Amino acid sequence: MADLNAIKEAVNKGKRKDITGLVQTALDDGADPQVLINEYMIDAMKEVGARFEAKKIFVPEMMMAARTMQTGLDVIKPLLEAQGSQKEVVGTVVIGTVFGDLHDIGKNLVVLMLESSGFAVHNIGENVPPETFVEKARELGADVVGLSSLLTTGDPHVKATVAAIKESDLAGKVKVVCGGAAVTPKFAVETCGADGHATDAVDAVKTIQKLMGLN
Ligand code: B12
Repeated sequence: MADLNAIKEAVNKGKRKDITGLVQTALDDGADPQVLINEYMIDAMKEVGARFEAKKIFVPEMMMAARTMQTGLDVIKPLLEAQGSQKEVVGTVVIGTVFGDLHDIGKNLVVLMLESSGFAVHNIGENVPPETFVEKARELGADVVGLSSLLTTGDPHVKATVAAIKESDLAGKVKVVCGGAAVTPKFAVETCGADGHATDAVDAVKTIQKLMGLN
């Protein structure tokens, strides 16, 4: 039987070489991909963040943990993608990480979960300026724009991006949803004027479905 705690430990310690085999064994043994992601891999990243904050580890260790998580997710990805390919497209989402911020793991997980729930998702990357969110949303006919922000220094960029969308011709047509460790529901909705906020990838799907009147 697979040792799920070994997956958490591998992400935590950045043991990239071990992760593929550990995740594959767990999946072969019938582990639920969502449980692997939410209860083991994300938990490990939270611990990594806490150790970084406490100055017990530094950027290189945080980077190794991130790469290990990404490698583990690559094993799980085809399973989640297969779920999405069987569904009808229910809406279009444009998603990116705000200007100045290069964090992409959480955003990419949200992309995966939305795709596996039948959304057409356009991932416009990281370090995205406000005007690019607007241009891409217009060009791709988005129903929803998702903003990811992990750094508190990104707060002004979240605000500016929501404002750019709300002051454009997309106002009233496109909903804006924010997420990421730096953004609270109060900041997103009350301060910035976004339509919604979600705490994780599962909540992101629910929130977007609700905003689009799908559930
Ligand atoms: C991995 C990591 C890195 C990696 C990123 C690799 C990558 N490719 O993404 C590297 C090493 C590059 C990095 C760099 C930095 N980091 Co960093 N990083 C982290 C860490 C440990 C984990 C982030 C992560 O991937 N979590 C796992 C994912 C799954 O969770 P998540 O991102 O929160 O996403 C979930 C939800 O938030 C939500 N969500 C996310 N996006 C969206 C979008 C939408 C639309 C919705 C609805 C939901 C949603 O759903 C996701 C899935 O469940 C965090 C700690 C933390 N607690 O967040 C620090 C952290 C974010 N980093 C931090 C810092 C300070 C930095 C640096 C400035 C460090 C430095 N001195 O250089 C740089 C900044 C670089 C830059 N310009 O962006 C701080 C930020 C502090 C702050 N208050 O601003 C944190 C909080 C660490 C800490 N506790 O101090 N980092």
